[in-house]
Amino acid sequence: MQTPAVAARSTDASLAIARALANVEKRQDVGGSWRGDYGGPMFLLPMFVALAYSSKRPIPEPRRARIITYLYRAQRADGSIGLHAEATTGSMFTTSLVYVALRMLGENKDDDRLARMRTWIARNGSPLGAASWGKFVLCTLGLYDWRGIHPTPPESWLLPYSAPFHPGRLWCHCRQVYLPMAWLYGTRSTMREDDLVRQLRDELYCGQWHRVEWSREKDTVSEVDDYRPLTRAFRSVSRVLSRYENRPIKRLRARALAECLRHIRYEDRVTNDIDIGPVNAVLNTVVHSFRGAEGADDFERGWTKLQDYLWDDERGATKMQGYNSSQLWDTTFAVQAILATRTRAYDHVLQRAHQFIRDNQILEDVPDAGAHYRHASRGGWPFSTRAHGWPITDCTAEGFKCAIALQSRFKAEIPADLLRESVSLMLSWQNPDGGWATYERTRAGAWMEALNPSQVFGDIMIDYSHVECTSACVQALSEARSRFPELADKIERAIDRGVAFIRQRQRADGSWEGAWAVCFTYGTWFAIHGLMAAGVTPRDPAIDRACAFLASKQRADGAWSEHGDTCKRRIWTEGERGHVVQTSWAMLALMRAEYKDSEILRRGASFLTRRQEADGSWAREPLVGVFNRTCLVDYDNYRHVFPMWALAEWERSR
Ligand code: LAN
Repeated sequence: MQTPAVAARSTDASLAIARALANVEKRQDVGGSWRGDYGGPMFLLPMFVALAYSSKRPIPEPRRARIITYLYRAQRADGSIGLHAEATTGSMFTTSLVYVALRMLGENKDDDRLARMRTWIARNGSPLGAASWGKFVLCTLGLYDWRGIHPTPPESWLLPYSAPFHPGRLWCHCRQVYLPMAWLYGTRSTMREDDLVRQLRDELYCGQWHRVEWSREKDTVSEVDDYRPLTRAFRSVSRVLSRYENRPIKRLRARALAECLRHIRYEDRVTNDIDIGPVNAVLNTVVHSFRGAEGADDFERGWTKLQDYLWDDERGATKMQGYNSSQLWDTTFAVQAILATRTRAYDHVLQRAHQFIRDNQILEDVPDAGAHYRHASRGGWPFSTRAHGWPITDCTAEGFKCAIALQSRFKAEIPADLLRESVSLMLSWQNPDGGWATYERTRAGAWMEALNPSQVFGDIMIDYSHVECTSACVQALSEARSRFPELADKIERAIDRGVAFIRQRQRADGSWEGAWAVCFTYGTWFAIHGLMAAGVTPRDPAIDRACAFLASKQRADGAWSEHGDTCKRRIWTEGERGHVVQTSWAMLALMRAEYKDSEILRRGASFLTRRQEADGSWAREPLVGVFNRTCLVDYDNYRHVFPMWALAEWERSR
């Protein structure tokens, strides 16, 4: 029999779940999805502003004012801007770009906040020390010289695919960023000099602009921007390419530029001008603006679609998001959280979500996929919407899991052959190492990382297998096993290899490192779910060690909390306050593993209920998404969904 005290706590949880459900319902949009703030990175918005300025598209009020609000709000106490909104150090890359953006938006150089930014820039060097993407954007504005950056030759696009270094082998995000960069570099596109540019040269370089010996500045980088220092191999390649750049072969260059442009226009076309991410969305549009009359239509469409990346937040500011949205992804977690509550009172919410998931499955492969280095797409799910068009391994897996769970609840709406297509697609994505990467199979060796030119991002060169993507696919395939007997053998083998990959990635301390959120709680949650879905038992030593790891990280207040710097440092770094989302991941992982110490779980649940607001929501917390080790990004819906999910599982498990 329950003691009265325990019963009271159970009521607390029920109440919290009921409130959370009402809150989640309120946040669903008419289309059936959840759409949340996806801001965080600080280099995106100034790139957008630079494009607006160089292409002479003034940003209308009140947007201009809201962007200014956002950029100033991100300023750190020392005057700088970080790589992302919550960075613990300033970045020359973003501080230089944000400074330029604010001036281009009409801000006065004598403004105290701009003066402080200038002081920080001068104290930490100058834009000569900005990471390479910063220098690149400055080049297009006439605020840095093309001779001072490492060559990005468009000719690489003419290589045969069999060449060990071919752009088609790069991680698609990296490939799609260096594609417009190659065109801009090959043409040395630079905006016509004007008064503001002349003033900015003075302000940024403290009057030294005309003294700079550009070709000597290629390797210059401020310490704050040097997360992944350029390697010797990179410098050697760059030296050879620089020699070629002294006298490029004209006809070859022309052909290479045409080839780049063809790929740029293809990417615009197959993504409905959304483009795979915010960086190539801006850079492709920059390319079209420099093409003049010939690129006018492409520019117009790109410029229009770019507005979708802007997000007006509830605090009067406008930011640029890390993707056109996180709708599909957020919706799959909302669905799983609602299902965990076991209520039928929210079926109308689930039904709308089901329709959204159905309507955003990708139905077609892109035309002539192979010639454009694209994998198959049919049957996949994207991170945002079908219009975006790039399917992703784990988005497909989570979309598939929801489709299966909801098909049985409502009348089957996604035809079986389309579900089978998504299973085949997942199977086709598996890597030889047994894992799954993000959008494609891994296409080159990890040695490519030695040629990472970005300095501020880690692990961008190839599409690596990840524990999260692997776990999601293993979970989905475990659901598919009994439903598609004709694929059962293949599925079985794929699951086994996936399990082996996950096991092999477990760290000595029992944890798994996450790549796409902060960090060990996230990775361990995914890993445990993947293993358990595949049939690993709770008594398996791997599960045991994982649980012991998580249990050891619980705080006195019942919460878990990892600082964002964990990803950069790659060791557990305790956060300042208990974190609701990380607490939920840890609890979900422990419960999935049938962890026996109920007191740990009770304390976690009690933390979650204590932290809930009266309207059923949870307040904003430190950013929890991350990419490429260094840059945090907001998954704002997580705080409404995961605590509800964890509480629902907790109530059920008792
Ligand atoms: C994303 C967003 C979605 C995310 C998940 C599906 C959540 C993840 O499980 C796999 C990786 C993926 C697809 C992912 C990869 C990196 C992205 C695309 C981003 C974090 C959104 C923005 C980021 C992109 C690289 C930003 C542009 C910067 C570059 C270094 C090119």
